Amino acid sequence: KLILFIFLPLLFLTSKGHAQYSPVQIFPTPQEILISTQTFIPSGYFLTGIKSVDADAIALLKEFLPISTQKKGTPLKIVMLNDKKEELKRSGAYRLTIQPKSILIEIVDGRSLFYAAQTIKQLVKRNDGGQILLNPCTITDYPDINFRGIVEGFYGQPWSFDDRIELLRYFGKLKLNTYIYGPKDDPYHRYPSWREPYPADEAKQIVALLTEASKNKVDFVWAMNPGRDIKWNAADSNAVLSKFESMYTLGVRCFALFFDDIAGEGTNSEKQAGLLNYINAQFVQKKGDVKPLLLCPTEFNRTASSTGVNAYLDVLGNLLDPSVMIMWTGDKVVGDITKENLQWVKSHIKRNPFIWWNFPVNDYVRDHLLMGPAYGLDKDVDNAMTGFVSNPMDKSEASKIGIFGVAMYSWNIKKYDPEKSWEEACRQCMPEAPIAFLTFCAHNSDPGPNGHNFRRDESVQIKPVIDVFSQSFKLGKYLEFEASQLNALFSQMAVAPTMIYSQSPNKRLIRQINPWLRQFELVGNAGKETMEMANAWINKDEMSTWQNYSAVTALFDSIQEVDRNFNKNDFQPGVKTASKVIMPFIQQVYKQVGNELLARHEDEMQSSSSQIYSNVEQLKTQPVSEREDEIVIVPVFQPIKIKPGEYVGIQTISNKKMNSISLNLPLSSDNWRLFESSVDGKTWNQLKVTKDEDDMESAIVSPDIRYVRMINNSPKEQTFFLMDFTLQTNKV
Ligand code: 14T
Repeated sequence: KLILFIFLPLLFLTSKGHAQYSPVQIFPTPQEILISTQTFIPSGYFLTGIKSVDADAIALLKEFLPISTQKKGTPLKIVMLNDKKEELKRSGAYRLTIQPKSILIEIVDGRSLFYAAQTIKQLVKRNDGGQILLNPCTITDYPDINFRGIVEGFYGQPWSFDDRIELLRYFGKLKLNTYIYGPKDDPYHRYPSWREPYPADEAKQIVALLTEASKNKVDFVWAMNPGRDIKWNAADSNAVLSKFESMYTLGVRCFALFFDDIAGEGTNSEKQAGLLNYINAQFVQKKGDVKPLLLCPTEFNRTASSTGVNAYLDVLGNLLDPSVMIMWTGDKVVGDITKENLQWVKSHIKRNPFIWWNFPVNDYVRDHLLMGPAYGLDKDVDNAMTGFVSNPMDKSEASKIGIFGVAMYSWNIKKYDPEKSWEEACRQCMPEAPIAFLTFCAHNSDPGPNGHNFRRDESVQIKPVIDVFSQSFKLGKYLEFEASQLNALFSQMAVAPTMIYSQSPNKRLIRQINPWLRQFELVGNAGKETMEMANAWINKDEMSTWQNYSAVTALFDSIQEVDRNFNKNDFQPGVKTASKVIMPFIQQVYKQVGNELLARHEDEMQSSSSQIYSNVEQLKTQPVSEREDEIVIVPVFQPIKIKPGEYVGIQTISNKKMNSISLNLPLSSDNWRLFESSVDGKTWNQLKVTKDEDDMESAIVSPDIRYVRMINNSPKEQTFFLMDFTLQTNKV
């Protein structure tokens, strides 16, 4: 087969150019990429160049490239990368040159080859016939930050073994190379059992994690947090040493010491530095194959830092061996990472900090999920961080969204775009239902009010629509265009969970966020009903308004029930979703319509509050119906007995003007009864009743009276039919 390939006059695209179109997208964004829009179909490859290379990387390449053991076909050559640039000496740096007749991979280490393979995996496309297609390209790539990944450092249920295995694989794809193990609630990491080695079964799992980490070119860093009860004596120095020794035996080669969240003796920086230097000399240096130590200081953010001569951080900066890396969360425990802050801490610790970013951790707001974009990271920072790790949520799969952003940022800071990365993360994490998942994440990002004062944007796209709509709705206007957008969103929210349940094979994720998915559907439905209610209200369709109002009420009840019954924990129990923009909007419209409905009915109740006025036992509960221009006692189709002094009539508090009464009371004779009217129900005036030719009686009343009655003025019980007793009013 002859593949004709015209190489030179093709359109080339470079990441440095203005045109950002690229025939393939690679995540994280490579530093330099020159790629042709033309593709070619590669034939078989054979490996050449360096003999013993990383086996995991080769296995990965073989997953998507035809590589044979015979020297036949096209060469795939692996050589050492020789470049003077400091960046191209970093672990994981590589240069990849793909041409129709060869592939050249230049590497620094095994990680480089593995990363080059991850890049090629994303470059490979297939045509309709299933054949592999490649675009000729040259990619020169390296990480901006040396150590990138996560620190499992939150309070609460630590990740499970399976959670960790899955995340280590995710790391490999994203070119993340650091997994720091330090869950606060592992007793062997912290108080009370940091001195003791792991029990056999847990040790076995750590060994398995080490294997998976190594397959994905991830450094598994085991951290210990001994500060709560450490004694600054030889016995405890040796306790640290021998615990590290036991971890080394399991295969751990990277170690950290944490001194956060402690009080008392353990916080002494001179002693901490002494211990770290001791471990460095007695363990790291002696072993030879152990990586530099990592320290999380007690004062790990600027707000918590003491000042003055020999302040905590300055002591560390002065005493700690320069090889020891120091962690730092920024100006606050949870917050942005800024250039200024990095410079500040460097001036004290005398080295670049290793950033511990407390995002998307939610151990301080456990009723919320933090699944929005990872932003607040300064892009104007060159070579200012040794490492960048994120502290995730206890929900490993849900944390993948935030971790994706961290991977994009820490590999290529200048090219980092929080929103685009976030969208891509949603697509990659749930390719089967990307829109549904994006919708879910867009409204699950803000942690709500919290002690760290850390807030996130939420519902960003719909927020301006909501602002416009609710402003005019407050004035009694229903904006159709905005309403249609809101309706579309609420429908999308209501179906998103079903889409996710039915389409996504990621059961682990669904299990982790299940209560929030349920809640999300309820909120979507509450939104839909609220919009219908608002519409009915504006159209003066009171019946529908009431119906929608009670539907929203019922949905609020369900939302409260989910909030009460799921995610039970001692700190922030409950399930909050769409809590920053959408829920407040729904609640506000609900309240407004509710209040106005009630107010209108109070009015009506006033104008309709006419009732029977009678001391006849049989009539006391007889209803009265009020129409536009009359108030009528509902007829009684039985003879009514009325004792001497008893009466029957109408009492009203209507503000209408009265006109006359008309009566049809068969069986009555004129001589036993009187007709009376009154303004206050105390003083009564007799009415002059006249009869027409059909025996219908009537009387004119004065406009301000509020009572009319017929009273038995005789000494005997009488009987009559109450066929018609009407008080005419004037139309308003
Ligand atoms: F060491 C640190 F850099 C750090 O952030 N430590 C903890 C961390 O384990 C936790 O996940 C994070 C978020 O809640 O905050 C740190 O712990 C704190 C911080 C506080 F301000 C615990 C209590 C606090 F009052």
